[in-house]
Amino acid sequence: MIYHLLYSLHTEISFFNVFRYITFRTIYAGLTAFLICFILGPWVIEKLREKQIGQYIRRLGPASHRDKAGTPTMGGVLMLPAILISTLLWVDLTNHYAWVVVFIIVSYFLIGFTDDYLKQIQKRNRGLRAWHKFSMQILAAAIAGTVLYMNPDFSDTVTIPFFKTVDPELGAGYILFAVLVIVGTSNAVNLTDGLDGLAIGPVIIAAATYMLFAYVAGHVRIAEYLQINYVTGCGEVTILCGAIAGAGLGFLWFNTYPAEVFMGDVGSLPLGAALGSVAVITKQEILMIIVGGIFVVEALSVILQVGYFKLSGGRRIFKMAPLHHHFELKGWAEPKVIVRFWLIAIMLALVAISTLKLR
Ligand code: 57M
Repeated sequence: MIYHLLYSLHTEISFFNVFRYITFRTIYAGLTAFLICFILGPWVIEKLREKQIGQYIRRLGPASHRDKAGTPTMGGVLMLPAILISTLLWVDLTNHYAWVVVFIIVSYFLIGFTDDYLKQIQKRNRGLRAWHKFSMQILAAAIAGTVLYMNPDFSDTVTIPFFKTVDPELGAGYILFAVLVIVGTSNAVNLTDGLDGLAIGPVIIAAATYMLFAYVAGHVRIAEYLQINYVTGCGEVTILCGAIAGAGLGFLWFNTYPAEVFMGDVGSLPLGAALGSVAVITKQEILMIIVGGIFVVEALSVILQVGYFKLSGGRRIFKMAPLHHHFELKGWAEPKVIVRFWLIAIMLALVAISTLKLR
């Protein structure tokens, strides 16, 4: 809205030209989202505490987690509205791709909210049934995938990192592929969200990385120079990534060890899905395996652990899955696990960025 209101004045006052620039609006989208979280954080945390939306801690978890009982959760109710408000202020609202990401954020927010609400307010400890939650995630991602596929400007090819000339066309199968990326990323972020700041750190890093990819893919000359898929209009998604990174930083202020609030499913599901949808829109879908490598490894650790547990009649590969629990049980202090995972996420982001040249 700021973009529409102020940029229209550029013919009279040339200063307002600055609102045309994606870089300028990305910076301010990030700052807006950060400030919303930072300023409203204490009030929202207090409200969550008043409503007794405190975390129940499972008995079989690492003993260090017992002290966390009662920490307010559902911090996503702070972060996701901050992203949406900032997006509505700074993005060109006629942009089709921005609305696809907004749709994904809102639908996954509602799924996560329902799940947390049942767990927290109605004290139905397990929340939504797994298959209900999963079908709703698939449905929302399929709607987004179909809208993208129907857009004649949007290509149904898949970019394979490091291979410039290999880009298979999937046809309508692209919708299924988009579902896989969006639902997979959403659930992988959710599984990672088990230590203070562990999920939000790599979310910020991934949003910052995709910020760069969205800018590059939406810029005809840079995209041509780097020989990557040019996606008309996807530059506006840069601003959304800025808002996600900014809100993430604002949330991390309170979620850093020792956390004053957890994000809940209402935070982890929409954040992961938003990143997945950005990966699809920027045509850097497979790259998510590298950018979101921490999420992938955490999810894989669960798949391997559960698979091996069932096949071997109760034996385990890791001391406990997801992987962060394994390191905790090995005796690493919680902040050590968190910061080391962040460091790996930064290294992976650098490798991902290098694919712009290494092809
Ligand atoms: C949610 N939720 C956290 C918080 C957060 C299949 C199985 C592996 C699934 C997995 C699972 O349920 N994962 C998804 C993980 C929980 O955090 C809440 O959930 C929200 C995210 N959805 O925002 O509201 C706990 O995590 C800790 N936490 C922090 N700081 C944060 O900033 O410390 C979260 C955010 C919180 C808090 O303690 O209560 C969670 O871990 O439950 N299940 C598991 O992860 C369980 N693993 C398991 O059972 N492994 C077995 C299987 C696979 C064979 C094994 O390895 O033997 C572990 N979960 C817990 N304790 N709590 C087991 C130990």
